[in-house]
Amino acid sequence: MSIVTKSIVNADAEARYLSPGELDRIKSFVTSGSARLRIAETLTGARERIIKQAGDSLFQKRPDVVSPGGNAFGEEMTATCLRDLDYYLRLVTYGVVSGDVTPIEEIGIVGVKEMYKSLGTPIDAVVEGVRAMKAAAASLLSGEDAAEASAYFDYVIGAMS
Ligand SMILES: CCC1=C(C)/C(=C/C2=NC(=C\c3[nH]c(/C=C4\NC(=O)[C@H](C)[C@H]4CC)c(C)c3CCC(=O)O)/C(CCC(=O)O)=C2C)NC1=O
Repeated sequence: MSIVTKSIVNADAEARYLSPGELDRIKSFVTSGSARLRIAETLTGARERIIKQAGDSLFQKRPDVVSPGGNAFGEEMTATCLRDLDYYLRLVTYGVVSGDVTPIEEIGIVGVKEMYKSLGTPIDAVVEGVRAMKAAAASLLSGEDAAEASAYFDYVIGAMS
């Protein structure tokens, strides 16, 4: 839910007008809108490159995950691993567009530790992959846009750590 929808739901629950604080937060959401859309467009357009770079970097740092016995060993498992990185990049774009981590949390964070544990996937290596996506994304964005995007990657990293 965007800040606009959320504020309206909260205000209407109390049958009141939006408060000055709510209007202020909506204003900054609207003002930052074109920057957030620009970031989402860049990340969406470069998704293959970002995933490829992040995968290369992850498998270089953590060769164990793609070695025999590793969770991402073999063509099919490696592809599934890269697909998971792609999932998280997609969720980051949802966060950037909505200016809110809630979609990331609801779709990709709730229950994630238990899920990876049951799959035998080392979550610290997933975190390493998300870090590598953050770096690859930042290299494609201006300083300010990179900082905005980084906040959402950092949310994922923090929630998995
Ligand atoms: C959009 C929300 C969403 C997420 C996040 C998601 C994750 C997800 N990753 C899975 C598997 C997997 N995930 C990985 C990922 C990795 N293994 C490693 O060693 C690396 C560190 C890492 C890549 C960075 C692998 C290898 C599997 C397959 C494991 C197996 O089948 O044994 C599975 C099990 C089912 C399947 O194979 O598709 C799920 C549900 N699914 C979703 O719908």
